Amino acid sequence: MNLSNEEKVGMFATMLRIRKFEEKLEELVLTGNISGFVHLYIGEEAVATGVCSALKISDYITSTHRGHGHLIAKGGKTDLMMAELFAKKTGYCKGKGGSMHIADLELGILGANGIVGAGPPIAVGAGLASKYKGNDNVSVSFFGDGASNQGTVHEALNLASIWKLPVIFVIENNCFAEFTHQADHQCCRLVSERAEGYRIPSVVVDGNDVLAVYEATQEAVKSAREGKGPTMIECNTYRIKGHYVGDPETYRSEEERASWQSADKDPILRFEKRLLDEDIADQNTLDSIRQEIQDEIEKAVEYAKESPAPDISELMKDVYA
Ligand SMILES: Cc1ncc(C[n+]2csc(CCOP(=O)(O)OP(=O)(O)O)c2C)c(N)n1
Repeated sequence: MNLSNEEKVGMFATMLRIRKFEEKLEELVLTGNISGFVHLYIGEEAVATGVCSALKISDYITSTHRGHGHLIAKGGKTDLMMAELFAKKTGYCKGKGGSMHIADLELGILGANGIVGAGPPIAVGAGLASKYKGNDNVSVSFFGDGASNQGTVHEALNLASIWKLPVIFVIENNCFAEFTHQADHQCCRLVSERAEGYRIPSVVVDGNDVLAVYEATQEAVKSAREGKGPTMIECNTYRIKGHYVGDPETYRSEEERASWQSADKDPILRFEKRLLDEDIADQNTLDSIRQEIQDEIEKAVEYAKESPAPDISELMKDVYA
């Protein structure tokens, strides 16, 4: 692996930034400061971080309804995201998009998306554009086990394969689609078994191991940039929080959830231990990163709270392109 110690510590910081952003967000929703549906990514941080650490700024990603982690890992600004969640004028979509529509084209973020299974065709379109223009950008589409049952995903897989497009399909197998366990909503055990039907090479990784995700992505990116076409990466992970903030979670046991928060499973605790054990960083350094990120998130909330709401005269502006 070609990562420096500094880059590994940077990956730790990114996972922590996602976690702290979302912990604060959960609090803001539960206290009535933010309204609307919010889907948290807590527990899955190693997937977005490992993948995006292997990408360039000009590479594209498509996200999902559970998108904050993808956006932060690709470089999205926490203050602009928070302002968007508060429906403020200074937010990424001028306060009119909310959690599930945040995009930043300058960072290659083609958007979060409330339509399950809508990201893969967009990534395929971006992949086709890169191939047509002759640049070496790759497109990554993050999607869940549930989304993998959608027809749109199968059409996207077929086209990416037949046209050998530079697309990487990243499955976040977090064990659930809404309130249904993976074993109860699809006939395959691994989502990636489906890649074979489209002659797309696939790999299954521990999605809570950020370096394993990074390594698999690096291989897939290399192959895509060399014109060898798409790869599917299935990341096995677990959604620690409910499907949305407020989910009564009657479909799983407290013991099951707690087991994924243990020091040997939680992606951040695991990586922190590894950084310390391998002398990549000391506890003081990691603690000060934790404090810096906490401060950054507090500032993002202040920025959002102090920002103005969009003017009523702008109601119909920027909502259709
Ligand atoms: C086309 C469409 N169908 C149904 C829904 C309702 N819905 C929202 S999230 C979700 C489950 C998605 O599961 P998965 O793809 O595994 O992602 P996860 O929520 O586990 O991250 C469903 C069915 C939707 N938003 N869009």
